[in-house]
Amino acid sequence: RNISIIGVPMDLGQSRRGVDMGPSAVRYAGMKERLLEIGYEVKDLGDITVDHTLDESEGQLKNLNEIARVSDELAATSDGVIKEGNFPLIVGGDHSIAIGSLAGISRNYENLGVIWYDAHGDLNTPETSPSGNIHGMPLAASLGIGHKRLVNLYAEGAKIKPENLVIIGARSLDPGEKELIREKGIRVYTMHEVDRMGMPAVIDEAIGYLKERTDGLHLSLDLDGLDPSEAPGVGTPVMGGMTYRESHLAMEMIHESGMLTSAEFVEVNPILDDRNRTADLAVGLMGSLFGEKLK
Ligand code: DIR
Ligand code: MN
Ligand code: MN
Ligand code: MN
Repeated sequence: RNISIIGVPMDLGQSRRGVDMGPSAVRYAGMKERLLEIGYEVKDLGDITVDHTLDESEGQLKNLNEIARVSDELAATSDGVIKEGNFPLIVGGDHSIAIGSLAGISRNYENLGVIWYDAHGDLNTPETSPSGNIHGMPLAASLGIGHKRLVNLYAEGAKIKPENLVIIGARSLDPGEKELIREKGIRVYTMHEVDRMGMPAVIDEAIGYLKERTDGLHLSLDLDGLDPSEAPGVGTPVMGGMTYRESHLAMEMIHESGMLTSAEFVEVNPILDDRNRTADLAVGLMGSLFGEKLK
């Protein structure tokens, strides 16, 4: 299987500068070499160009214009990678890039499944967002809820269905996000469930649930899903996250399912990091996700 890497140096979806250097930090940590070692053919398509000039013109949606423009390009690129028969591995950049990833990837599936590994729900709308930061909105937009520019990106309307989505690791949900989760019946394993059930049961259940209803699986991994003691290089750290071992196990179990068809790793901010530790962690998780255990 061939992997195509797409870098998206996006920092406009949140308020901590430096996350645009995430793709460089992850490359520096040896992403391509790690995947080659496992035996994949790997092509690095380089970075999508992002204009970092801050644009506050849309008020409640900060930097909407440039985020939408980049997302369109990312959608076309990831769609193209799949149509060539390759596996898209997208590296951010902040989580707003998932709007583009999902828009492009979902075109290739009837029922794309999504595992959202994150401290946050990213289910805000312009109305419920406490920050105006678009990195808190990509899941809502992909479900067809929010600003029409984001909802109708690359193709009209919703890209994924609420029943095809599983959120793992949530521990910082805004009131509007909780309401949306209840209203849409979205399956969420908060840290409470991770602690109570243990990661093996969480992933087993999540995989079993998605297996019966989906024909593709995208992993969207926000490094802030892990505990800040393991992943300090993120813009919005939240205490009490998933551990190094739990996260590696989750990646290995997702690999073993044989269901994974695309993935993205986001929110690595080397400026806030401790000697590139968070990028190193991301590359290690990629190793587990792509099956290095027995290679
Ligand atoms: C918060 C933070 N829920 C917001 N979101 C973050 O601004 O919408 N997402 N950090 O990753
Ligand atoms: Mn920048
Ligand atoms: Mn996120
Ligand atoms: Mn997050």
